[in-house]
Amino acid sequence: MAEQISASPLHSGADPEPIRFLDEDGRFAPSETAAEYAAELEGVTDDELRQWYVDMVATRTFDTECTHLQRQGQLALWVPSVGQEGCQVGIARAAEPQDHFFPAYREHAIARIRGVGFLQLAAQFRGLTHGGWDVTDPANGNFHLYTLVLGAQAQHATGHAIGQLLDAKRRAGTTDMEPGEPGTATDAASLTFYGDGTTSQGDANEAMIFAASYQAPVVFVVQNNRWAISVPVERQSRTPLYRRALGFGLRAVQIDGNDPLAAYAVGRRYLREARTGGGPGYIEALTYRIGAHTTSDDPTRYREDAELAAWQQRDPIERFERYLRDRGLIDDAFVERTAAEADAEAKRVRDAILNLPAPDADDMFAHVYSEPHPRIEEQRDWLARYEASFEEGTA
Ligand SMILES: Cc1ncc(C[n+]2csc(CCOP(=O)(O)OP(=O)(O)O)c2C)c(N)n1
Ligand SMILES: [Mg+2]
Repeated sequence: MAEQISASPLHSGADPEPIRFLDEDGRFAPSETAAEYAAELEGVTDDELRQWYVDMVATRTFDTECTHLQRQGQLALWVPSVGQEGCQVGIARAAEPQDHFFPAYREHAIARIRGVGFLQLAAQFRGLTHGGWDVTDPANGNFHLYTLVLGAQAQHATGHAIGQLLDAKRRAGTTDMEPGEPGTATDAASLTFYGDGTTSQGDANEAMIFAASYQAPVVFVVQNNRWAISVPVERQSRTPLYRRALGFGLRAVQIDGNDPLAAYAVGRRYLREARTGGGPGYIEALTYRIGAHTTSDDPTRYREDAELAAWQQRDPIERFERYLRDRGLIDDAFVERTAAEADAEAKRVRDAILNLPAPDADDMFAHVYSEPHPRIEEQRDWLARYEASFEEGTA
């Protein structure tokens, strides 16, 4: 029932139904609010729909493997995305190669779809990288670094989108670089992902102001998984989050975040509008964090079992599987093959990660500035002396 997944009990009566195509059991039963987005699904092929299912299963399997690796002491930390795969896959598949993604830290499905791949994610959480992957490498699909400073990525995405806009203006021969009216087509958009708790950060709000002033081609995707560690969304906002965005002058809607069809359809339209001069958009995806916040968290200390159980009933993978089966697009053999391939992919990451070399500690000083800097050199020397102090006879 739509009421049950409303973002805020304080306002459940007044809001339109979240946009969805699948009901909670995965039957094709679009909400009235979905009608105007239905055309976005027309070009999606059967093979693409099957691919989305593979994306979700592969991500969940890898994710579960990483939780095990952390428990075995092989990863420093893991941030599960279980339950949020539907929204992530739908939006990632809606984007074009030239779009840029500015994630938080839980967007594993998107990282894989864009080409960053699971091994690079696991390597970061094993402490084998100084911050992530090489964003300038085209193989990494314009998927920018995971950002643990809540809301910073909203600024990065908005700044990037302003750059995309100004580049387009320059290409069109315009010298007017002032904030402006909608209308400049940019060909590419920027997207940023963050959670319900992050909407309380100044950075996230300031980003919306700049996005609206410049009419920048940015799409904000808020995965409202109902919790910011142990703080429920009701405490963060007395109004549904998408309504805040409307107040900033953005196009904004609320979708069923466990329905990849809704995420794709709305994402596709919002991104196209952003790229064609329609200005910024904001998608509030109602979802749920099935697992712990991170492997350092124990959600049983602050969440009710009944709430978890209710959301497990709306699992995005099960719903989508039911839809694909109803349409005759997949069968038992496909489901089994997908599970086996996902296991094999997770195992490959597991085998590889245990053998990846640690980077040279010295590397962390190498890319701070483009030229040598005395303070950095001082720190580099200090670290070298500190490391040397552990060598025999020098302690
Ligand atoms: C600026 C800042 N403040 C606090 C934290 C600590 N912190 C890490 S995750 C988190 C909760 C974020 O919740 P939400 O935005 O809902 O995202 P979710 O983890 O649920 O996906 C907090 C408070 C941080 N990383 N950065
Ligand atoms: Mg949250």
